[in-house]
Amino acid sequence: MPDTGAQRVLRKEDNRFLTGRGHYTDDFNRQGQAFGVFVRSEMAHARIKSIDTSQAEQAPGVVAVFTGKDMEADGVGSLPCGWTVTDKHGNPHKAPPHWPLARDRVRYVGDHVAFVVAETDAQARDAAELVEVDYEPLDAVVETGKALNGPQVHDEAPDNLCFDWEIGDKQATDDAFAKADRVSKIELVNNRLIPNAIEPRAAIGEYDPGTDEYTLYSTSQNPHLLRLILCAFVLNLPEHKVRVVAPDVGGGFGSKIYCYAEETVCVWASKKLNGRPIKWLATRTEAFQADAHGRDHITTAEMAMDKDGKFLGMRVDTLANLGAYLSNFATAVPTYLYGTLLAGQYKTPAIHGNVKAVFTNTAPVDAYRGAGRPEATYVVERLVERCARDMNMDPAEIRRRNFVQPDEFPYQTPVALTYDSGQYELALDEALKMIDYPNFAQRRQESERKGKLRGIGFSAYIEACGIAPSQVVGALGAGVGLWESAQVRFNATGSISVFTGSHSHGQGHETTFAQMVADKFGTDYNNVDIVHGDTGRIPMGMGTYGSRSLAVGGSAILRACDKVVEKGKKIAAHMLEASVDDIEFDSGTFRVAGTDKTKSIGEIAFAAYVPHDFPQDVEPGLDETAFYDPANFTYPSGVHIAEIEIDPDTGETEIADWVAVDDFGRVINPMIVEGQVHGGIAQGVGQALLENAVYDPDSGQLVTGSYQDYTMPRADDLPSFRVGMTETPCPHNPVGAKGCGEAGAIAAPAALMNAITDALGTEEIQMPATREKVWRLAQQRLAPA
Ligand code: MCN
Repeated sequence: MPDTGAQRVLRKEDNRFLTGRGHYTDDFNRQGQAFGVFVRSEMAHARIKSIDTSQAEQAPGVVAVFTGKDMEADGVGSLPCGWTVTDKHGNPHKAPPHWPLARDRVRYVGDHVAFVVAETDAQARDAAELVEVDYEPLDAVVETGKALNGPQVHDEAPDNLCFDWEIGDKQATDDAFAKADRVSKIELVNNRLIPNAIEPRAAIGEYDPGTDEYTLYSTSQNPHLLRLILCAFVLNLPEHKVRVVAPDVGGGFGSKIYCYAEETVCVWASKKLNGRPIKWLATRTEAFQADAHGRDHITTAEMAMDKDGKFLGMRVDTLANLGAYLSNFATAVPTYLYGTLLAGQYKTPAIHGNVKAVFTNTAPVDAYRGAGRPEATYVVERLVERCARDMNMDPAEIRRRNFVQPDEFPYQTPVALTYDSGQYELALDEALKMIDYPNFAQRRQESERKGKLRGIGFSAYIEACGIAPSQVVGALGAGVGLWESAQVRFNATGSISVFTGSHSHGQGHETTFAQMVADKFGTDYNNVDIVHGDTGRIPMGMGTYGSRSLAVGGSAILRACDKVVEKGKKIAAHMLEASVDDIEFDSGTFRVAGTDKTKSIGEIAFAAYVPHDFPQDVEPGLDETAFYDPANFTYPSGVHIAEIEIDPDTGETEIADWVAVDDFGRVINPMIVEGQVHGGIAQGVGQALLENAVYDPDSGQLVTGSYQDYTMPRADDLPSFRVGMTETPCPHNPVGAKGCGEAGAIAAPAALMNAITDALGTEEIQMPATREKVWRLAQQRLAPA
């Protein structure tokens, strides 16, 4: 294993980001470029009787107006409709088509109706107003809980049911409940979230009639996968003629993984216009309406326990809202990423989970930071806290009593996954120490003296990262194996170019990957350039999601580095007149074992490209490629504890303290990792206290369609988080790392809601715990009996 050094070096990429020199999609302008604007549905559900584009076509600067009929005439396919999920009767999920431009019906406010292309963005916007759509309104359903009995969204999906899926052993779980001494039950709403990346989505589609080649600039998290989907499924293009460039991307949080209608239409329309490049930029309103949303579950969960608080069985029933159409991974989120994590960190011997996924007249719902795993953690950790309260046990103690122990790994859960490693109790002990748990009662009394309500909440989370191995993911219906590739090229003068399929859009890969390679070769990390985000430069890749980039992408890089070393040994052996078997490599130096005869990697690299004296059986160059397909997921885990104080007069919840003790295996850059944890917690706090996507139940309008109505957390909503770490190296990848990119968002909502319910003395509150809700319950709590 390399000495990755765990160094807190500054992010290389910040130089350009912080000085305004990043290159985002909107910074690219192609010669002869026109601008596209979408006409979007204002109706939640309606039949399109006709679309009159004549006025818009006559408007100043307009180049063309396209509708779904034009795309249909060209044979454009449906956008992808989810990984195959087999329901409990053995049938595949219902996958009604999702056309890039609507054909005969619109199904949510923001659905794509027409595309107006003009010389300028302003002209396209003005002309879009002139497109006349004659709608026949249809009844709509937007609420998750009403979907099964609501107006039908798709003819193909009776009762709006996409699938009825189950995991675990129902009989064993029923048996466990039959013999339980105590059963705890909780009902939970996991509120719908809107991703809100800093940079709204954007695309430029460009077709070159001379070469028959297409280029797409896009705010994508995974350009190769986007190219694959466009070529194989939607536009039916030859892959070697398509280049997707995802330059600097201002955050994604999952919402930029998908092949969306907008980028598809830009590429297609550029060809229709004989190669005119077309740029589309989302307004913030469009981002609210049409970026894939996250979460939106309603769940009932029960735990069966013996008299000592040992878990015997767990039963979970979830209704998951998938929106109007299936986005790319939508079906996988409430199943493979949610149901498989319902064991949490605990040895619950029998678990049964049932998920009914429904269509509604709302924006598609897909993976948002954590993707199914925050929902699972929320269920498990709220339920466990409930168990502790019902049993009158300390919440730390009930967890301790049920944790999987360090000597029990690999641990097979009753819900498919095999956990690889972990030290759950160690993280709990460390977190208890950091928060000074023994003195909490005293702090609570002090708060009471000030007329405040104080609460403490725990969240012991586990996560499955990496989304692997390919054979398992493929068998689950992904259609692709989720490995990663890397190319490591020593340039003749000793600098190193690394080409990776992992795209960085805020995670700092250009730094951490460079650190790893620099450590391997004993060089400065500024000497290593990380190239990503361009299918024209990187042979293949699977992109960034599921906190997989270091564990999977980083492992591919290390494999390629190892190949470079192997080849370097042959060249060194020749130059040092020794046998290859006698050459050792360490931190950039090749040495004849037991001697002082050495060659630096720089000398070897130069020799590799200037082969006047070169071993006959070795090709020139020092440039190696590797593919890495993991053996298992990685399983980061940890314990977050939130301590809060509620002001009963205002309903304000102040986060008094927050400790997080995480285990990400081997860490490359603790500063970047802490930043990832901080950002994740902030998102989790946003979900627990503030954020909620609300559709009006009558009109189906998105009521929270701007920052006036959708509240994001701000700096003054958050404390200084205190982050600690334990380290249990991942036993099956060469880096020893587990993912960290989603952990905070996974752990935080349960910790905060457990603290709030502890302070209020009631569980009758759902996220977001707004000031109004908290105020009402605080008043009830303090009201004289
Ligand atoms: N790292 C490390 N040591 C570890 C684990 C990770 O030094 N043991 C470093 C990695 O090298 C990388 C960073 O931490 O620089 C995150 O790594 P990883 O956990 O592998 O996650 P990914 O790079 O695959 O990022 C994906 C993850 C996801 S799924 C979402 S959603 C998310 C997130 O990252 N979206 C983000 N963090 C984000 N951060 C920003 N700024 N913007 C987003 O859109």
